[in-house]
Amino acid sequence: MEMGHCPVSADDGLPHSDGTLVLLGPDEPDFWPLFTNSDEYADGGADPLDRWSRRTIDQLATDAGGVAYYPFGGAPFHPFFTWAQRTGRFWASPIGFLVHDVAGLFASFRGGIWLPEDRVAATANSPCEGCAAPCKTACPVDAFSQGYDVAACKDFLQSDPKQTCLSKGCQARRACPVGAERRLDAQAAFHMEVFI
Ligand code: B12
Ligand code: SF4
Ligand code: SF4
Repeated sequence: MEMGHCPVSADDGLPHSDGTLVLLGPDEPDFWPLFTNSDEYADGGADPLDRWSRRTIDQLATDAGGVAYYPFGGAPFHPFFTWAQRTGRFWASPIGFLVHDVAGLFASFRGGIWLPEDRVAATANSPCEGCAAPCKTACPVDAFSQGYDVAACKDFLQSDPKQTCLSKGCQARRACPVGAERRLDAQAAFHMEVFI
């Protein structure tokens, strides 16, 4: 689904000087059964979700007369975090991760499509304004006390295969009231398995 759109900027590292970037993310919970019924999920090959995303979003871009870009595929990465904030529908949360007006901290992207036309970005207010920020204290190893301590997070994840960070997703992301219950446990577990 469209998560937001923003104008292209000269320092985006793209071969376009104008036009609009439309950022696409999973429409949850419908997304997960759609993906798990795909050829990419069934074929046992590497990176099934990235391959599914390329096939699906390349087609959408071709149909729309645009160009597809992806958040994965190795460095140098396209600056999706920066683009997301420019849409006016994502903000840097108190734990550093992006928070979205609909998906909350489970904000994520499968790709983006550049379109030649100009569109005006949204101007919503961050859901963090006035929130008690349960995301800040939900991590059992306090991985967000200074930036994001990836090593502390991974050490914890690898210490116990039965914990809920692995079976349901990051507890800090799950603490956000925005978009709660949209992401299925099976989808969250798939991403955490890839992450560790
Ligand atoms: C490298 C990377 C990581 C690294 C390093 C993260 C870090 N410490 O910054 C690692 C491997 C640790 C990582 C982990 C995860 N990541 Co990551 N990651 C990326 C990736 C591929 C590249 C980032 C980058 O270098 N961009 C290039 C720079 C030049 O451009 P930029 O992104 O606009 O730069 C801005 C950000 O870096 C930001 N920034 C600065 N400090 C920090 C700190 C944090 C914590 C974050 C999120 C951002 C951030 O400031 C810069 C200027 O605005 C992006 C995808 C992408 N293409 O952007 C995903 C991305 C940021 N990750 C994402 C996700 C989902 C995750 C995971 C949750 C994976 C998962 N399990 O699903 C985990 C976290 C585990 C957990 N606790 O749940 C999402 C965003 C999620 C969100 N709500 O913010 C992205 C956008 C990928 C996607 N397909 O949607 N990730
Ligand atoms: S829990 Fe509250 S402060 Fe944290 S990201 Fe969600 S809305 Fe923002
Ligand atoms: S996955 Fe678990 S350990 Fe890692 S940051 Fe999230 S809550 Fe903390």
